[in-house]
Amino acid sequence: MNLGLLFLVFAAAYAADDLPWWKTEVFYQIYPRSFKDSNKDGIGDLQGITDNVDYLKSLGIGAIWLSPIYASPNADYGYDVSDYKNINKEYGDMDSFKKLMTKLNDKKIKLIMDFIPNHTSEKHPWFLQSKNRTAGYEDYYIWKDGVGVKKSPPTNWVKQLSMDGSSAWQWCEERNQYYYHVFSPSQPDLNYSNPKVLEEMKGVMDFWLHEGVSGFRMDAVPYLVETDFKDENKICSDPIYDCLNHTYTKDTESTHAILHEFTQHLEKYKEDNNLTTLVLEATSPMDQIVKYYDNDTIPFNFNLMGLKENSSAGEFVNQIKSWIDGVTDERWSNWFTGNHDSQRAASRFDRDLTDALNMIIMLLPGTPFTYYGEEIAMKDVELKNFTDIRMKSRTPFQWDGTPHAGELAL
Ligand SMILES: *[C@@H]1O[C@H](CO)[C@@H](O)[C@H](O)[C@H]1NC(C)=O
Ligand SMILES: *[C@@H]1O[C@H](CO)[C@@H](O)[C@H](O)[C@H]1NC(C)=O
Ligand SMILES: *[C@@H]1O[C@H](CO)[C@@H](O)[C@H](O)[C@H]1NC(C)=O
Ligand SMILES: *[C@@H]1O[C@H](CO)[C@@H](O)[C@H](O)[C@H]1NC(C)=O
Ligand SMILES: *[C@@H]1O[C@H](CO)[C@@H](O)[C@H](O)[C@H]1NC(C)=O
Ligand SMILES: *[C@@H]1O[C@H](CO)[C@@H](O)[C@H](O)[C@H]1NC(C)=O
Ligand SMILES: *[C@@H]1O[C@H](CO)[C@@H](O)[C@H](O)[C@H]1NC(C)=O
Ligand SMILES: CC(=O)N[C@H]1CO[C@H](CO)[C@@H](O)[C@@H]1O
Ligand SMILES: [Ca+2]
Ligand SMILES: [Ca+2]
Repeated sequence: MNLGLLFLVFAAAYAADDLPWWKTEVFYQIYPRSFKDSNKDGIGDLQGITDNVDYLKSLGIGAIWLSPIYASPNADYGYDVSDYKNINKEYGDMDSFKKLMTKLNDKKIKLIMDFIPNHTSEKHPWFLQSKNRTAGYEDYYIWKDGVGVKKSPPTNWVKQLSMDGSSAWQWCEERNQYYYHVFSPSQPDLNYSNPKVLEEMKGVMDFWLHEGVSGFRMDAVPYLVETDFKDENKICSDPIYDCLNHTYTKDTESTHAILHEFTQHLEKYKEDNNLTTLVLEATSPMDQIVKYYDNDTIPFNFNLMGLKENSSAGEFVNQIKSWIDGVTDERWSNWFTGNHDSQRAASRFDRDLTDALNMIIMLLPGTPFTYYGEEIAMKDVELKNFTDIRMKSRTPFQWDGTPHAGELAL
C-alpha cells in the first residue's frame, strides 16, 4: 500500500467534525534554553519565545510542547526538577510565563508542558526532607536497607542505559539506606505507592492548568512504578541494562494504574471546557506501547527515529506500517522525526530530504510533532565541551547568519 492510499484510508476513518483540538493541530517542540535569548545573557528564555509567537503562528502550528522550564540544578537540563511550581530563573519567572500565555491565547496557540513524574532532582526539598526522615516525607522516595553484613544493594536492578551494570541503587550515608534511581543518582525516583506523592503531582498539574496550559508531555512513563523488589532475570550475559528482563521496573501494571489516575484527574477539566491532553514518552515494544492509550492520552511514536540516510523506501514503509498495524485503527497516531534526545533529522538524513520528511509527518494520519529548527533544516552542531552527545541537537535556533546564529553561547 502506498502512502497516499494510507492517508486516504485514515482520512476516511477519521472524517469527524468534532475532533478534539490535539488531533487537528501541529505541535512544535521548543527547547527553551536554545530557542531565543531576549536579554543577551547567552541563555534562551521565555521572553524570547513570547517575542517570536508571531513567527510560530506564521509556521501554521497550533500547539507548543515546551521542554522543562521548572526550577532545576540542570544536572539533566531541566529533567531534574527542584520546584515543579516555579520557573528556572535563567528562563524568567511566573510573570514572564503569564505574558507568554497571554500572547499564545491571543494567537490561539495551545501549550503543553513537559511533566517529569518519575523522579525529582536530588536537590528538591522533598528529597532533602526524605533523606533526614522529616515527618511526612519519609516515604516520598524508594528507600531500602542494604542486604547482609556488606550492606549490598537490595536487588540487581541497574540504571537505564547502563553499559557496565551500574546499580540503580545509591547508598545514602545520611539515611543509612539505599535509594532507587532508574536514571542518574541526581534523579531519585518518587514512590508512587505513597498516595501523598500522587496527590502532590496532581497538584502540580492543577497549578499549571490554572495558568491556562492545555496538557502535558509526560517524561519517561514506563519507569513510573516499581513492584515486588526482587532480582530481575537475566536474558543475556552482558552486564547491561538490556540484559535484564525488567519485570518489576518497566511497563508494570501499577504504572498503568497510576497513569489512569492522572488521566481521570484531567477528565474534570473537560467540564470547564478546558480540554486537555497527555502525550506519553513510552519507549517500549509495540505490544506494550498500545497499553498506554487512554482517554485523550497517546504514547509517542518513535518509529521514524530509527531511520537513517541509507534507509530504503521500503524501510520507511515498514516503520510506518508497523506502527499503524500495531496500534490498530481506532487509536490515534502521531509522527515525528526528531526531538531533544537524538540526532537532528537533517543530520541523520541528507539535508535535501528535509522537506520530504516534513511532508511525511504532516500527511500521515495522526498528529505531527516537529522539533524547533526542523522547519529550516537545522543540523546538529559539534560541541567540544559536552560529554552528553544529545547537546548537539539542542543548539541555538539559527535566526540569522551572524556569529552564534544570532545568539550567544549555549
Ligand atoms: C531536614 O532537612 C530539611 C531540608 O534540608 C531541613 O529543613 C530540616 O531542618 C532538616 N531536619 C533535621 C531534623 O535535620
Ligand atoms: C512507599 O510508600 C508506601 C506508603 O507510604 C510505604 O508503605 C512504602 O514502604 C514506601 N517505600 C517503598 C519502597 O515502597
Ligand atoms: C481553565 O483555564 C482558564 C484559563 O484559560 C483558567 O482561568 C481556569 O482556572 C481553568 N479552569 C480550571 C478548572 O483550572
Ligand atoms: C520476561 O518476563 C516475563 C514475565 O515476567 C515473561 O513473560 C517474558 O517471557 C520474559 N521475557 C524474556 C525475554 O525472557
Ligand atoms: C472518555 O471521554 C469521553 C468523551 O469526553 C467521556 O464521555 C468518557 O466518560 C471518558 N471515559 C472515561 C473512562 O473517563
Ligand atoms: C546504514 O549505515 C549505517 C552506518 O551509518 C550502517 O551501520 C548500516 O549497516 C547501514 N545499513 C544499510 C542497510 O546499508
Ligand atoms: C572547554 O573546556 C576547556 C577545559 O575545561 C576550557 O579550557 C575551555 O575554555 C572550554 N571551552 C569553552 C568554549 O567553553
Ligand atoms: C528515552 C527516555 O527515556 N528519555 C528521557 C528519560 O528521562 C530522562 C530523565 O528525565 C531524560 O533525560 C530523557 O530524555
Ligand atoms: Ca536570556
Ligand atoms: Ca520509577
